[in-house]
Amino acid sequence: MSRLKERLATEIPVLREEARQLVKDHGTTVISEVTVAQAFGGMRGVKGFVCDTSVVDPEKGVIIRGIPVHDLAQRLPEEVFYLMVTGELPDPESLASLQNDLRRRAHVPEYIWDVLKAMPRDAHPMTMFAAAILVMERESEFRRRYAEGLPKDEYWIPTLEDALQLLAKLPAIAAGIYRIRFRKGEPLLSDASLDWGGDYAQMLGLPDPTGEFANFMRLFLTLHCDHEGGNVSAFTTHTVGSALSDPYYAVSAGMSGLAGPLHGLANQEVLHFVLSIHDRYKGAPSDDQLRQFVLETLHDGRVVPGYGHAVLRVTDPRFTAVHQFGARVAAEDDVFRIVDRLAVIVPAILKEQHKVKDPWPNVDAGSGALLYHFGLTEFDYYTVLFGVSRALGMSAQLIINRALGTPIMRPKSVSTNWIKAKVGSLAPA
Ligand code: HAX
Repeated sequence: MSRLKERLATEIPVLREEARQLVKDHGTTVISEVTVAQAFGGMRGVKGFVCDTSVVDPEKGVIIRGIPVHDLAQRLPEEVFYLMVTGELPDPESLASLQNDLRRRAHVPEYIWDVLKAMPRDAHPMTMFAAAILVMERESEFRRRYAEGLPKDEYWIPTLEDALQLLAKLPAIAAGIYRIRFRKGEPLLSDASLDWGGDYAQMLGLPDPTGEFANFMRLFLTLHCDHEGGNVSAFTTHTVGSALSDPYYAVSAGMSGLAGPLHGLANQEVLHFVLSIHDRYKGAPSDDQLRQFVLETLHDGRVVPGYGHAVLRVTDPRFTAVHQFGARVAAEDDVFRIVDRLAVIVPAILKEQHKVKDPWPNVDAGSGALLYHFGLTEFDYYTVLFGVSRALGMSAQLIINRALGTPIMRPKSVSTNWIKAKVGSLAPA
């Protein structure tokens, strides 16, 4: 038995008892109310379910199992996966055990390549990514064991198995999608001597003489791995998984949500913005020119991409980590210099707009510029990188939910007429 599985086998009975006791002692305590504005407004701020892998604090950003993500910036993504699932960072032996487990499972079945190569030449990389995960569903241990009559107490075991299979193969699949879709050549083989993020970087096949691209990939994969439970991709994964659809179904569905322009596509939007500045001024402009460009953007009724957040009210610590990395490896790069100056100029302008609740840079303000710096210039691919990282959080949440026996999701919707009757503007039917 792997160390991660051993650890979970000890931990899960404690978690179950804790949840059972909380519901028994405080089951009727009210933790949230819902207003009409929230019912029409995407349920913003409604506290209605539990997610323990991470929380997003308005002042501190994402906190993973009690540790602010900035303090995890030097950690490998697989270490953070272990942290999300168990609540503790792995010791060296547990990390080695997890890495060996992932390597053992890294081989991608041949039919995945057949499917990906048969897809239309203009298929979006996220369509290819979600499709590859879904096609692999035939491998599901959860579905097989469930059909055999798996007891509820053991649901987490094949869920863990499916999650590890999936996570082990995602770097090769995602890198293969890059190579197939952008005609870079055949998918490259996994290198068993590398860590999860380093191997992904290697399989993309971009030149990396200094090793800094691999370092950036590790950082990117760690920083984007989880953002509590209510964002579109996490919530979708949670909901689909709650029907006991296996992790292949649930993660593929989550990826379809991540593909939306309001969710996972923002770093690509930022890069468009930064490159349009670069193109107009033929390089890095002066601060006055930047100010002018930002004011024009606002005047045209557009948002400044990479700034603002629905929850955060400070500079996103994930931006700080990316920015520090960029200042070290790309300080002379004009595209990065624009990002660097924007981080000073934009908040001052947005503050004057008063209505903007958070004028500070978010995680997406810098990451696209660094990917571009390293030669990953195909914008359409950026959300796949995000997806590989987010699969860590989605999988961790699924494992915990199956361990706790989280029931099928079924919030109550109401009709507009019901609301009108409730507020007194319509007599009940
Ligand atoms: N530029 C200009 N105006 C902005 C703005 C920005 N960067 N951020 C917010 N505003 C405006 C809003 O459009 C809104 O205007 P209206 O009242 O006229 O509609 C007003 O300020 C109040 O918005 P808010 O309450 O501060 O922000 P929201 O919670 O509604 O939205 C967003 C948060 C992130 C969507 C928003 O700040 C935005 O559009 N930012 C730019 C796009 C972006 O960077 N998205 C990535 C976010 C990070 C992420 O989650 N990635 O996955």
